[in-house]
Amino acid sequence: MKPSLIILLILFSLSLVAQDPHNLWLQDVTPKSVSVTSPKNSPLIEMAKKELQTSWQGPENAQIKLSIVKNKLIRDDGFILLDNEIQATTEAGLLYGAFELLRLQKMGQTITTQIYNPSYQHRILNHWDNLNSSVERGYAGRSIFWKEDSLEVTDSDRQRWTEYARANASIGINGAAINNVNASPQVLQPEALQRVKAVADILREYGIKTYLSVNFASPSVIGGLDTADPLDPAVIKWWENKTKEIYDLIPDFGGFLVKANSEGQPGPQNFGRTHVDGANMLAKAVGKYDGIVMWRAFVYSPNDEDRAKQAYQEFVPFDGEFMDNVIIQVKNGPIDFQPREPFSPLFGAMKKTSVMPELQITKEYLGHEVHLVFLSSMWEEFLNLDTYQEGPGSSVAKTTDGSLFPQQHTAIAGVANTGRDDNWTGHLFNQANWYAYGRLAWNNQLSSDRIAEEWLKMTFRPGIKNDSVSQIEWDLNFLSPVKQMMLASHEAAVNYMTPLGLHHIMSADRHYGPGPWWGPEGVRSDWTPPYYHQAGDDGVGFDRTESGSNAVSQYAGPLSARFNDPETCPEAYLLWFHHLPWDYRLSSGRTLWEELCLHYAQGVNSARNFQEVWDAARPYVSAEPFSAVQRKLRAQAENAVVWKDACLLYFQQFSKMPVPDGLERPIHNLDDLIRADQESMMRRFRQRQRQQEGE
Ligand code: BDP
Repeated sequence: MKPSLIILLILFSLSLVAQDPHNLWLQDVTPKSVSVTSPKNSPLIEMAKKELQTSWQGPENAQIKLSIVKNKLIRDDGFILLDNEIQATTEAGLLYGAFELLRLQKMGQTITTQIYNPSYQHRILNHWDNLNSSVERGYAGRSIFWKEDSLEVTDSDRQRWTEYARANASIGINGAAINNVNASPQVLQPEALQRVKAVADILREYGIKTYLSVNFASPSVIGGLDTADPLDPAVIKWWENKTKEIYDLIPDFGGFLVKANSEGQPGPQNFGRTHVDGANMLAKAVGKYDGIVMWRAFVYSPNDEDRAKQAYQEFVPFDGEFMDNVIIQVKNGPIDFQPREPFSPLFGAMKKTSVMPELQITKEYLGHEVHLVFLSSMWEEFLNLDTYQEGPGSSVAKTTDGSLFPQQHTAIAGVANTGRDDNWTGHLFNQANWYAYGRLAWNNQLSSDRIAEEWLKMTFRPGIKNDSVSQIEWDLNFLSPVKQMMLASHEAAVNYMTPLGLHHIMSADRHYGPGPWWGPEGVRSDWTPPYYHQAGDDGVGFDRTESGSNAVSQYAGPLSARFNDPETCPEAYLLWFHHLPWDYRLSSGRTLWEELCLHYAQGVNSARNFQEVWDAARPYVSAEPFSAVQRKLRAQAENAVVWKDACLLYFQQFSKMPVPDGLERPIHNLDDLIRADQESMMRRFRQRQRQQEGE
């Protein structure tokens, strides 16, 4: 063979994959032929047919029937897959059935007759997108919904919204709130609403409803009223009119999402009214059109009370007073999307109110667009935690999906991680978190193992152009190790950031690197790490036991007792609930200090191991995404070491104990790390100032 031919062959077998990260988990495949029939035609049914025809991987020349049936066992959006038929009670159900069938084909699974019902009626993304196109806590570029300088709708907007909607429908997401919860009242101005209508018209093609976050002070800020008091007749009228204006434009508008009396946002309490007054007033306005109000429970004030207790204290007394179309939206943990938190005690405690979980897909506290962290494991853990509110077996999932309480509405929200980056989410593996959120919203009992496997097969396998890579080789050399890496990644991040129940020790407001020291004068203490870790010569951790803040009392009996005692408290939450001496002995026989050191070291080791796993995956991934991920894994490993060194050196000032033998020594100095952190803070501050001056 000529040398040039050999080189050509080598090149051919190395450029195995034509994977386009922009296409997410919906990579192009060569379809086999299929004929699809349906009793009637409608936009949603046409969409289902189109998907089946462009991606069919089942038997050649198959014939598939789409049927709308009457069947009490199938819920709205649900479906049954039969040999050659998809049955559903709604048109959307047929579309979800089509996507599921295609997914099973891509997974190489045989289809067995089965009913598929969603766990939640409303499976919603919350976009923290501002009208000037910046994205709060967004790490993937500017907003996909809003533009820098205009409200005009272009073809490229429409194309992006179509791609977005299709991706969502393929995983069962059926709602999107398209502006930040820190809401600008301007979103309710007629010109902005025209753009919202344009978005809604496209999302509807894929069965997705559009929602808006609203600012509670809108009637006074843009309505010309001198108050936004929810009991004031003029205010009530204003919201009724505004709601009608919206529904005239968007007949299937989903409803409002509200952040009220939280972190400086206006709310009913500004007028001496309650959350019930505020939520019910809006619920009446949208109720006429079957809309819902998602009222967030993320409320806390800088008072003497433990922040972790405040949402429960504010909301539980109102249980049973909210209207049926109000859903209280509760973050998974009692503080704020930390790498690990116990579940919020509101789950299961509000028995006469619809309560929905809010998860954060964008990794505000988990390494932004840099770290590879598969959040499915964290959400799976959360959904399966037992609240004991109705006896053993009262998992968070069951307290929210209608299994335990007769909720009028069931829903779940995820704070989106999408932006205008070509790969949508900044880090290729952040796509897996969007995917996982949708899949868990559809079925809150799916395992992360299953979800990771689906995502990997759909994202990477179709790109394999070279038949010489057998399925077995691919499974063994790519799927299995990369899946294991994903499944280990959350625990790894917890280990190198906040092991053993530590929380909120990220630096400043950026929430990326470590900052256990951070707490400049004049900043609210409940926004500074020392408030949360309480480190001193006597030990570390937040005392939330009966003799401390007594946050444990907000949990059901058996749990409360378990959390209250350091001997029975799960070690993963130890320093969340307890302030313990540095030489406190854990079940391993090691002291608290030694155990902390070990966890940080394990976290760093895992991050380094991910680099090796990924390097071995090179033959199975196209060049660009491969090296993009490789670069990010380097940065993650480096940042993990910074986390370890910063936290251990900082805490060591109090523990006064050595890093145990056999563990790697710090390679940084604490004062250098603090200085670097301050300098980068100043740089960001000046950058923001320049941006604001330019605006
Ligand atoms: C915090 C974020 C902040 C959000 C807030 C919220 O730091 O940007 O506005 O949550 O959820 O996690 O309202």
